[in-house]
Amino acid sequence: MRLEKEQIEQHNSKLAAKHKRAFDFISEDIPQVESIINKLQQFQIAIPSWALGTGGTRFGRFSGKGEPGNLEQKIEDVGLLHALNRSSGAISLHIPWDIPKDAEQTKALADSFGLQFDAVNSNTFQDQAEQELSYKYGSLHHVDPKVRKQAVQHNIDVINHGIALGSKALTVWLADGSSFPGQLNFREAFQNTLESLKEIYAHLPEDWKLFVEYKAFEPYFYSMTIGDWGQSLLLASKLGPKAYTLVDLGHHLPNANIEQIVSLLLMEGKLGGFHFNDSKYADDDLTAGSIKPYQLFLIFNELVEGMDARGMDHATGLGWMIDASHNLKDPLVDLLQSVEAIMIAYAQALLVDRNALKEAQRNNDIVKAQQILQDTFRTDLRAVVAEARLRDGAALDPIGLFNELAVRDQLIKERGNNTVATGL
Ligand code: AOS
Ligand code: ZN
Ligand code: ZN
Ligand code: ZN
Repeated sequence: MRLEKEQIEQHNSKLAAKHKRAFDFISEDIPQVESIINKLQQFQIAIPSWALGTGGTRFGRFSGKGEPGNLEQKIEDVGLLHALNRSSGAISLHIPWDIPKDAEQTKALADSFGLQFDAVNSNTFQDQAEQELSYKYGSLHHVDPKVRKQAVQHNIDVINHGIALGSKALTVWLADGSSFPGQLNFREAFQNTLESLKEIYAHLPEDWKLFVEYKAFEPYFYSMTIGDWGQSLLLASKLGPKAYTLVDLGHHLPNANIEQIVSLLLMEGKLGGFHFNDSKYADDDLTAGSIKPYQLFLIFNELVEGMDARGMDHATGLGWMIDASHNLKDPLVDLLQSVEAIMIAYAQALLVDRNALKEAQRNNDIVKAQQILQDTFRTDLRAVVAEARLRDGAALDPIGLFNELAVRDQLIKERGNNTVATGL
């Protein structure tokens, strides 16, 4: 299914007057509104191929319908999202779940929807049917060099798939860790991981990045071999300039100050990118901004400040991805909500009066500093984000249009009650 330009225009014309009122009202107070809109238009957030189907928990899975059953349909889904919001212009693939049969054809299909291929993701957290050795006790950190070798080779294969599609980064997330004290020699596990990553790193093309993702817990509950940003940064620093830390918002211990982590990684030139999601307790993978929208804003506040300080381009300087899993909502609707929340947080961060904040900080004026951030956070910029969409030919109300056009019913008609379990 593809959305027609006319369908979007029709939808927008119905909402035009109301939108204009809201936009005129807010933009009167924002002299730099044009520059904010411009940045919003350039900002793209990659959609992970594994977030398009209904996920589950270890207790069960309640299937959705009309879900994408193959890579082509996943690309089609992201194409739909991108047509609705013009902010989801990339897809992040997962190997081996998404191996393209013909890279050129896959590229052409993505291109027809205006989509690029973002970071490719390797998978050494599951055993595949044709696989020789098991990852039950880990992969890149494994005590057995033969298992490590197999896992390294898989990552090299993933890089090669990515090259064929025009990706520019490999994301490595490892389910390597231990569940009981004594199970692992931490030092050896870390060194094995480093050695394995070095081999993978050696296969990266010149213009590629390696994202080292960390996670404090799960699937192991005593230790994770890349458990926090310190361990990831240590690896990335030892590996070299193409290696970076990837921050998944759901991978911290409760109450961690993620915005401070982000600020320091950026300062060191070692922040590679994001997996956006939200969580209440753990790696809940909930819709971005649904639980802690203020935290999301504070993270973007650090990002804008830090990227500007380093002269980085906001849109291309870092890898922006969603990593979420959907048990209850329609995955496509949920992704639209996540993208919207990210765009709002970004827009608000662009609105922060940097000079006034600096001044307040210099004067130890805590009240002023807090007010600057909170006033900005409480400013409703939804109409500004909508205006950016409108100018890009996207829908003023993406979820509204998704419902009006009964997109999911269409997909069910085309694909049947097809449900494929993906999502972590
Ligand atoms: C796992 O918890 C991580 O968030 C991974 O980034 C991701 O969900 C996984 O690689 C998807 O396969
Ligand atoms: Zn992640
Ligand atoms: Zn995760
Ligand atoms: Zn996940």
